Amino acid sequence: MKLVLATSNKGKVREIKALCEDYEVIPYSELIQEFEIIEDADTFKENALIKARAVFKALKEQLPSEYEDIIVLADDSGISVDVLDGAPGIYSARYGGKNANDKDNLYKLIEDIKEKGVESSPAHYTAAIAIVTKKGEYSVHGWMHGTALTKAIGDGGFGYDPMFIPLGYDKTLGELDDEVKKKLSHRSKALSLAKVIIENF
Ligand code: ITT
Repeated sequence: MKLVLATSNKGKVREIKALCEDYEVIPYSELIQEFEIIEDADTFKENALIKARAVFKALKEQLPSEYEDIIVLADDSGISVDVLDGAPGIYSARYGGKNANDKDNLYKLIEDIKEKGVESSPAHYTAAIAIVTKKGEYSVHGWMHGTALTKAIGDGGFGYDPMFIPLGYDKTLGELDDEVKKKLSHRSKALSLAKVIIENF
């Protein structure tokens, strides 16, 4: 079964491929020209659906002979920090500004937590996964709870991982082995639910 990922985030592609070894997983940019998708909804779920629908529609138009067997999967995710009332949440990708990269976002979040006068805060990651096929649309969620630090340690994972310690651990996702995140993450939890849907097609 061909699973086409509606994402241009290389960290997500790497993790989803590692979690879906039984499927042929292809980022949509390997099939058609990458295009801008405006994520203007106010929930993870709706933004994931916007991405999956946009890529499904583009594949249907540009690869009409292949789209019938394609499952499009999108991931919309982010980190929510308690001391910041849940920010950045759905704005995680652009927290450091319109053209911010992962490092800009990470250090902006560290500074904002520091400004609250604390060294750490409870936080959680959310992942909404949307699936769009010719048979319909589906969505599932997963969460990972832990602590957001005011420093970045390690270079594993991606995005905010160097400042996040998962519940039950004393090291950041930047330091921990990839296998730990693979077992615990918001993305792996959402994907295990997504697989139940996919396997029942
Ligand atoms: P696509 O929309 O193309 O999938 P994106 O990076 O814009 O890529 P999102 O809109 O879902 O994706 O934004 C997710 C943000 O949250 C982004 O800044 C990530 O770095 C961060 N994020 C999501 N999951 C993460 C994880 O597992 N570890 C670290 N950071 C994560």
